[in-house]
Amino acid sequence: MRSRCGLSRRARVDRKSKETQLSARIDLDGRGRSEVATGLPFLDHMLEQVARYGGFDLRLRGAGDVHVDPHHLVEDAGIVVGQALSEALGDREGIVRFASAYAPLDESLARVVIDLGRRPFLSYNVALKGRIGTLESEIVEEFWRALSIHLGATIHVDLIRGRNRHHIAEATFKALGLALRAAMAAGGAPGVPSSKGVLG
Ligand SMILES: [Mn+2]
Repeated sequence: MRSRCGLSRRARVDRKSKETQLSARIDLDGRGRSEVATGLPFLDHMLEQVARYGGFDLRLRGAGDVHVDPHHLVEDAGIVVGQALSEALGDREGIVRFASAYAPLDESLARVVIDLGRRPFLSYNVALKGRIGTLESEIVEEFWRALSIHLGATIHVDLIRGRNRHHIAEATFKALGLALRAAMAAGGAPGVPSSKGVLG
């Protein structure tokens, strides 16, 4: 179920499958507050960074068959967060649309370039191998892929340098938050931000 609440930039998405149950609430005009509990603490930690630096309120609760593999939950979290952001953005009129952001975390430096023009595409250039907390780091890419599809965004993620896996992942999610904040902001030309007059 998806719903956009009036003209406010808020949305709610509830998603239930045989593998996961997730419920997301987003307020784009919030203050970066988050309450994230998916059963995967490292994923929660990453999504809290996105909300904080993205400047929007995020509530995401749920659970999944992580005893099988965290893969389903990570991917489905990308789906619901992407859908909720997309719903909250409405017709995307007046938004900046394109943005890029760099974020360092100690020795790690990541860059995210985003286009909110309803063209789903992910270019993920982050060499992450091994475990971060309880999560196999190669699964992290599935979040980004699902997000790009369900948000309707082209996203290029590049790790410029980094060694520590936790730092590398966190730098990419911080950069995502910063890029989203800039791209979702009001301040684009009036109307739908496309020379075609329609997005997609
Ligand atoms: Mn951390």
